Amino acid sequence: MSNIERQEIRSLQPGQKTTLFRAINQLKQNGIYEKFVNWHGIAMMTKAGTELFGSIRNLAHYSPVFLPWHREYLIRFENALREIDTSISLPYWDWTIDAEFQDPPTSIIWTEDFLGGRNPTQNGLVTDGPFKNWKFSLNIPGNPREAYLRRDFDNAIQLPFRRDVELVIKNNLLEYDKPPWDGNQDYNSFRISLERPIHNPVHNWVGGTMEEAYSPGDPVFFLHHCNIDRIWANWQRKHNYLDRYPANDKIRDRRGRIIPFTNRNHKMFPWNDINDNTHKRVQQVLDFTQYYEYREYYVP
Ligand SMILES: [Cu+2]
Repeated sequence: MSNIERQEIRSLQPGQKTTLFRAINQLKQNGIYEKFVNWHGIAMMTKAGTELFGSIRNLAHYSPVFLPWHREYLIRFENALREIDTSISLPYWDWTIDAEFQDPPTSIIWTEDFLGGRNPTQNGLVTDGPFKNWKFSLNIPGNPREAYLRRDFDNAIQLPFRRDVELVIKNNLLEYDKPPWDGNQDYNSFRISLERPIHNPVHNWVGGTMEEAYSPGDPVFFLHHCNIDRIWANWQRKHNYLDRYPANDKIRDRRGRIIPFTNRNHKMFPWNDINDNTHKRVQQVLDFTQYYEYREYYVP
C-alpha cells in the first residue's frame, strides 16, 4: 500500500498548487523536464512491428503497452516532483467536468491560478500562469529544434462525457487488448476504447503542444494522462483485474515476431537498461496500489 493519494487539480489547496507549480518549474530549470519530453518523443518515433499498421504502432502508443508505459512515465514524473517536495502527489484533470461546460476554454483550469490560458493574438502562446513563455530544446532525431508552449483550444471537438467513461469501465466483457494489438479501431478492447475515443480527443481539444510528439511539453499532459490512468485503475479495481495483461510472448506482429518492450515480462523503452533496477517490467506496474491510490473513482 502506498501513502500517495492523487486528487483532482481543482481540489488542491492554494498552497499545494503553489508547491506543485514551483516544483514543475524547478524540473524545467534543471533540465529534467526536457528529459521527460524527449523520452516520450523517442518512444513515439520508434516503430514496433513491421506489418501494415507498424507505422502507427510505436513503443508508447497504439499497442497494449500504451497504458503501462504512461503509468511508469507518470510514476517517474511524480517521483521527480517528490524529490523536490515529498508532500506532492500528481493531480489529475477530470475533463468530464469541463465537457459539460457551455464554453470549456473558460474553465478555471485555464486561468492564471491554475495552468494559464493561451494568447490568441500570439499564435496560442501561453503568456500567463505558472508556465508562461516556456521554451524547449527538443532532441528530435534528425530534427533538433526549439519550441514554445502553445495551446489552441478546439471547441469543434467534444471533451469526453462522464457517461462514456463509465460505460467503458463497466463493460466487463472487454478484454484488456487483443490481436492485432495496434491502432486499428475495427476491433474492440478496453485499451483501444480508452486510447482512441477518450484519450485522443483531449490532446486534440487542447491543441498546440499537446498535439505533437513532444506533447508532455505542456504540463497538462501529465494531468490528462493521470486521468487516463485513473480510468484504467478504476477498471482494474472494479473487476478485480489488477493482473490483467496478455501472457508472456503473446504480443506479436503479423509475421509472428515478438514485439519488443511491450510484452508483460519486458522492460519498457527507453528505460530498458538492464543494469538499472528502477527500470520496471510491464508486469510490475499492473498493480498500481503499490505506488498510489486515487481519491475518487468514476464507478465505485
Ligand atoms: Cu496522451
